[in-house]
Amino acid sequence: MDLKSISEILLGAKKIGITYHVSPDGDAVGSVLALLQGLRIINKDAYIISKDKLSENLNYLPASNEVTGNITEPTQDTDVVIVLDCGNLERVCANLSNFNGVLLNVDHHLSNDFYGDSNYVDTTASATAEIVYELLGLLGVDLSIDNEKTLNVATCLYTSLVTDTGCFRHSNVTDRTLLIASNLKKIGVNNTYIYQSLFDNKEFDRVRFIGKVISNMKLVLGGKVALIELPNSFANEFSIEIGDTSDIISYGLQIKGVEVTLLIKEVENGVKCSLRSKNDVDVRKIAEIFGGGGHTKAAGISVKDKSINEAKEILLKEIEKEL
Ligand SMILES: [Mn+2]
Repeated sequence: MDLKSISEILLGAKKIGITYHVSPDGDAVGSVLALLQGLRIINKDAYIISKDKLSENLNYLPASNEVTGNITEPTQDTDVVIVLDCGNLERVCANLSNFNGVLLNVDHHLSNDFYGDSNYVDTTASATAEIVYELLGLLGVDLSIDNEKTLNVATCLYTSLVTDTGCFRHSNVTDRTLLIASNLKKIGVNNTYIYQSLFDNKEFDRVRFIGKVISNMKLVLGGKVALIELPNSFANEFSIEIGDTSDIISYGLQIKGVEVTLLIKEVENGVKCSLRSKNDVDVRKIAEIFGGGGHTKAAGISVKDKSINEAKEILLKEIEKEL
């Protein structure tokens, strides 16, 4: 399905629920809040569905206060639900089991399995926000007018671009990414404020925790793989919640000669693993073997009922094959 048809379904909808993937990251949240506020500019009835609350560093986003964690399924009279930035139905941050309306799936993950009634997946988009930007244009939201409402949308979209491209350094950046960023800057986004809110905003204990984690990092498989283990005991020591780990995993790839970073975090009934690749290793392929997914250079897996040590052993075996 093309994006124009998606926009027509939205324009014809009476009440639109918007959601994303569980543990929503900057792209998911930015995309959802941009679409929400864009739809309101053209007077559509829309709201956010989210089982999760937002991580604290995203609270600066306009309309982020509408993510309460209390609206967990479509409300009455919702005829369309649109899921952004989510590759499969199991990862949708909403309970859709009683929903009989139209489900739209708009995403950029290679591992997307087309679970919607209508699907639009563009894997060349660095962030889902690139697609949302285009979609807003098709919906008739004019982002060239600069006022407070369009600036709010722009701040959300820009946040998505920054977070999914590692501040415009990853290989997923295209001329379109930078063109959109340029257009958002024209509206007046404050790129320094966005960067500082996202990254220069950590609690001291978080930074000390990261110090401990990095001291315990190991190089394995001939120095090509950085292994980061995050047992709960580390977090307890600094009285913090581990939460989002994208700030931690990035340290692995900073090491000379490292091609892949594997981060294993202890969670309730198992572990969560994140993979990052510097160059040619397709970590999505590795993640998919264990029921995970993502992108070529960034992927994730949830492993139930395994310890850090068990997960480490089976994952490193698969990584070794790809090196
Ligand atoms: Mn994304």
